[in-house]
Amino acid sequence: MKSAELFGERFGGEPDGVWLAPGRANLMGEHTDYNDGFVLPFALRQGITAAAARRGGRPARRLTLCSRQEPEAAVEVDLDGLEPGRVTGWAAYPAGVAWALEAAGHRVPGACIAIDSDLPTSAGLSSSAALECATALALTDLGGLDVPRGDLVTLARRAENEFVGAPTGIMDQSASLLCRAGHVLLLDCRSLETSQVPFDPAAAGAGLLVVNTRARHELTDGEYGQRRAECEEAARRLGISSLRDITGVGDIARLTDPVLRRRARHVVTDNERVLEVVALLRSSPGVAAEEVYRQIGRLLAQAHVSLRDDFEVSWPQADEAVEAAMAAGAYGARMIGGGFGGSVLALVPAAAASAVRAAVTAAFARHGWTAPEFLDAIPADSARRLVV
Ligand code: GAF
Repeated sequence: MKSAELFGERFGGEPDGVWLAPGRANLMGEHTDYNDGFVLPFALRQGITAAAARRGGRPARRLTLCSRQEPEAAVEVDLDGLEPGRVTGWAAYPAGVAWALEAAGHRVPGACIAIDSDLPTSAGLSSSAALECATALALTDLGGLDVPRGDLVTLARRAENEFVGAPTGIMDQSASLLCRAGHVLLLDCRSLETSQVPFDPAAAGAGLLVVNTRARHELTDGEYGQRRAECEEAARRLGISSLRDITGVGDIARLTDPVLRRRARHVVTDNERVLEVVALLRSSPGVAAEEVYRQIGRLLAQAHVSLRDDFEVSWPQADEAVEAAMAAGAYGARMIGGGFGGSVLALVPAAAASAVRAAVTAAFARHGWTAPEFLDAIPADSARRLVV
């Protein structure tokens, strides 16, 4: 990525540093985070870089933001008087981080920041969270602010919820700031306890493929918020604080509204699937690694059906990609992220990798859809300062 070059072109000179925050894919647990449940994401190699330097001249309390992907003039953000609604469009994400840091009592330094990305946008791979997290690291490092990672997760989420206005959970910022290479991150979204679960499909002769279906996904378009409201309503009718507290099928059956019953069933079963995947990965002395991945594939396929039929957040390109991938030999596949567009994650034996890509591409061509984009998904490290 070329954010340091962009910095030179737009601001002149060298940045003080370059910070990278990755996007994420999620192995299991979708729409469970805002229901106090479990998620199991991993960081991607692809992400967002921010090349940044403290402002030398006046006005000192200002951010100047530019992005290679947004070729408009730089956006100027006054740190004094910053509040939700003042900045819109892509710059609201970094501005929101500055706002959240200041609201938490940290003095954000004025800075010039140049952004670059190799993460497809609107592909359900958390480019928004990556932008927030790259900015959060840049601003805290530049300002010498000592903010623990866990607090940065909360602040970046606050930027997205309150400044940008997208009612998301905490998974994406956690993935970008807390994941470790070669692992998936088990996050309990109620206690915020985390644990790193070793995850190395390549050692078992398998790989993960992200299929960007090119159907665009947005978290601010209302459908996501509607699902969240339905879950809250289901919990309210059951007299529990969140769907995490459902203890058995009997609880779900008490919901007389069929839509709310389906939403709750997805959340309960996806939480169970997260824990099953973790048990498979951790356990199974005696179970051949290939069998573990076959079982995880089965759970991925179940999760897709649940997201499609119970939670109703899938879309035609995702259903087609899942079906074509499985028919061509994938162990399993499912849509990931918020839904209504974005990406599919497929777990594929190495021997079937080219057949899966070819089958998905052919299926899209048959429908006359834009060709999909493929990314090898290799569990990578979380956000960090780059040595440049
Ligand atoms: C989006 C949100 F940002 C996450 O918080 C999560 O709810 C996800 O959709 C669905 O699991 O990525």
